[in-house]
Amino acid sequence: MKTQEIEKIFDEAEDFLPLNGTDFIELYVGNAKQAAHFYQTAFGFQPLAYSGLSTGDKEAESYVLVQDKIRLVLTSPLKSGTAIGKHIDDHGDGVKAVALWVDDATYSFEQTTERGAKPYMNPETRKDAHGEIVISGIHTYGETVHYFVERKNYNGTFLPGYVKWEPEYQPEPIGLKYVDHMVGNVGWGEMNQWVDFYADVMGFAQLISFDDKDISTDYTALMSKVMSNGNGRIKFPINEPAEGKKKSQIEEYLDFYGAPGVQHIAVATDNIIETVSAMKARGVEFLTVPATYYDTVLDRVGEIDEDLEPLKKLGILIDRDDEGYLLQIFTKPIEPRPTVFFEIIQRKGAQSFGKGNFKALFEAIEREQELRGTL
Ligand code: TYF
Ligand code: FE
Repeated sequence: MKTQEIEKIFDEAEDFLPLNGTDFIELYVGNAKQAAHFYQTAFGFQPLAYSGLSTGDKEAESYVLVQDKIRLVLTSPLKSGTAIGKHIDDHGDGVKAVALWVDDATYSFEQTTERGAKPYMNPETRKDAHGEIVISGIHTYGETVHYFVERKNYNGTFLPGYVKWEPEYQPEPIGLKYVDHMVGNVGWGEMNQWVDFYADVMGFAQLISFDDKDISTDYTALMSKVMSNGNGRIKFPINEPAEGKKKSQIEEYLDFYGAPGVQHIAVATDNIIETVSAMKARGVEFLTVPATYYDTVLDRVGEIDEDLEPLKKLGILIDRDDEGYLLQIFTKPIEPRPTVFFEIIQRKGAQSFGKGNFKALFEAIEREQELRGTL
């Protein structure tokens, strides 16, 4: 479906949940201090804000990192017996919250809860010397939540309660620009229920659908539908496992995460060759496809601006749709459990998700599953 067609579906006056973009992504992690070092060093995030013992929080410590429009919050508990600690015990390091930037967090909460969302946090005003914000939250799949963040007149570093974090160590950014999409894995037969949730409760519409015949390889199988908000700034594909010859990668995720949750965070760059070269030099591991992928890829996608050689050297995948093409690559899981990973994507017109790469990509994932003995 073309972007123009998406716009037709949405009438701005009827969009009951206008979203300005992703405000932040919060990960609950075992050691936020060390994770912050990893996201600085390997992913080029810049230090932004801190909350913890020295700011009066005795429960948890958070480091906030930024790169262009992307903000990550890394949170660890400071004592035993917390909900954060339980989340980490149940799921490993993972995404707790996808925070959405809105003009009215109270209205967003009321509209979505009236439509059936389970409340997570009632609208709450937080103030400090830099102004005030309103924050509210609802549950989505698994233990994942959405916050609605209304920034009012706020001109502080991040949120009230946080102070500037300015360590001496500040490796260069690597060109990550914004969150392109975030994918949720849900349980067997649960995809449509969550598609309905994003449609009915959040006012999203479905963009593209493909079924297990489109995307099953010899082994892995899954179904996926992409939900988008009215202005297209928020895109949430939802995956569910499908029956294949061996264990679906989605089932593997569910086994290890122990619940539905965020599978991958796709971040956009304007220069994927430079970004991925830098990430590799900084120790990030990516999935690889056989060199033969590059023997025929240009027959499939036609002419592209980039030389094929550096794409091949880095293992970057290419796909085309009726609006243009895209370049994408996937990291290996970024924690001990085979759960959360990142995608780096550069769009050159294409608004789709790389369907032409699914076979090569899923075979690469299967080789990893085989290596860890989970296939
Ligand atoms: O977001 C997407 O749809 C693509 C492809 O388990 C994809 O990045 C889909 C499912 C999956 C891994 C990647
Ligand atoms: Fe993706």
